[in-house]
Amino acid sequence: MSSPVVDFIATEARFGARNYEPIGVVLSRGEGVWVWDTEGNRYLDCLSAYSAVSQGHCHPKILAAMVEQAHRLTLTSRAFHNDQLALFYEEIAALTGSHKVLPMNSGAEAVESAIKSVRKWGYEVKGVPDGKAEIIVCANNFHGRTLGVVGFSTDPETRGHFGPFAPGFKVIPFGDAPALAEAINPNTVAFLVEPIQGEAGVVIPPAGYFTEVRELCTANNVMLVLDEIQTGLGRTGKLLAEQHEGIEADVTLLGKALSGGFYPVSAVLSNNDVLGTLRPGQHGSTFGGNPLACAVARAAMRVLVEEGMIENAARQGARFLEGLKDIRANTIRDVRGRGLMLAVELHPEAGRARRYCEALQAKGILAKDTHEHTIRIAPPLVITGDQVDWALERFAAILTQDFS
Ligand code: IF1
Repeated sequence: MSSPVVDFIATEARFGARNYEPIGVVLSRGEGVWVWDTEGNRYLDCLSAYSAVSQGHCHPKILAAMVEQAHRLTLTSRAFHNDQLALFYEEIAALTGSHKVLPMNSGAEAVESAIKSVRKWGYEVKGVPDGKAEIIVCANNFHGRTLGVVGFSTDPETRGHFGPFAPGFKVIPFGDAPALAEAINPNTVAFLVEPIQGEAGVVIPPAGYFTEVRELCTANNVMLVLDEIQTGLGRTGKLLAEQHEGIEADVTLLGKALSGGFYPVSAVLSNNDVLGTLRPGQHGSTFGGNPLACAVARAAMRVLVEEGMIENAARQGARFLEGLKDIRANTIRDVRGRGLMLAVELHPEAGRARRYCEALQAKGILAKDTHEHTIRIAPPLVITGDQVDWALERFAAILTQDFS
C-alpha cells in the first residue's frame, strides 16, 4: 500500500530523532474541537496540543490577528521597541493582575527565566550568600526539557543520562505542606510547583494545600512560583488555577494557550520586585516579545475572555467529569479532573492506556496516555455539551472493553 499516511509516518521515522512515539494518525487540518487526518477522518481532539490550543484549532480571530501582524512587522529584536509589546504588557497585566511581565517563547524558557530571576532576587534582595540559593520543587514535577529543568526532574526517563546537572534544587513530595515547612531554610529563595501536576497524571493536591503553601512562603520570604503553563488561561475552569484556593503566586508562568497554539509565546509574571532585579543585558531572547507573538497573544487572551471560554471550561468540565464517573467499568481505577483537565486512571490489570487511546482513535477521539495507565483528557475550551456527551458515549464504549 502506498497511502500517504504510511509515507508520512515512515519518513518521520527515517529522518527524525525518535524522541516521540505518536499514535498512528497524520493530521492535516483543524477547526475548533475537531481535527482531520490526511484521509479525511474527523477526530475530537482531547489533547489540544497539551492545552496549547485551548481556544480551539485555527481560531479565526487569532488567525486574523496573526496574518494582519505578519503583513506589517514580525520581528524587531528587543534592541528596538515595537508597537505591540506595550499593548501585550497592558493587556496581560490587566487580565492577570500582575505588575511586571517578562516575555519568552517556550514554556521551559519561562521556567528557566523564573529560576534565574528568583535566584538573583535571593542574592540582591533577600540577602542569600552568593552561590547558595536553594529552590524547592516537587517530586513528579514536569516543567519542561531544558538542562536546568530536567536536572530537578524525578523521572528517570526525563533526566536519565543527561547530566551532570546544576545544583541548588531540593525535592519534596507534592501536596505535603509540612514537607515544605521542613525543607525551607534561610537560603531558600523559591518554591516552584504546578497547581495540578499534569504529566504526573493530573494529580490534584488536597484542599487547603496551597493556602498553607502561601502562608509558609510568605512567613519565610520565599517566592511562590506557580507553573501555570498547562493549568493557566482557563484550563481548570478559572483564569488561573491558583484562584481555586483564593491565593496569589509571587511569580506565575504562562505559555501554551497564551498563543492559542499559533506560535510559541510564554511569559513570566511577577507581583513584586523579582523581575525588577533584571538589568539590561542580564537576560533576553531574540524572539521573546516580538510583535507577531504579542499580536497573537493579545488576540488569544481576548477571545478566551470575550467568548466565555473560561466559564465554559468550568461547565463542560463538570459535565465531562460527572459523565466519566457514571461509567461503570471495572477497567477504571479512578476518574479525576478540574475544569477541562481530566484523567481516567485504569487498573494496572486493564492493560496499557495506550491501547485504549488507539481504540478511542478508531472511534473518532484523540487522547493521550500518560504513565502507562492513565488517559489524559483535555479538549479545547470551546467544546459544547453535545460534544461532551458524544465523547462520553465513546469513552464508555471503550472503557467497558478489556485490552489486557
Ligand atoms: C513534551 C506533559 C503536558 C508543562 C508545564 C512547562 C512545560 C510543560 C506544567 C514546558 C510542557 C508538555 C511538553 C510535552 C509534553 C507536555 C506535557 F505530558 F509532559 F505533561 F502538557 F501535559 N510546564 N508540557 O506541562 O513547556 O517548553 O514544552 O513549551 O513532550 O515535552 P514547553
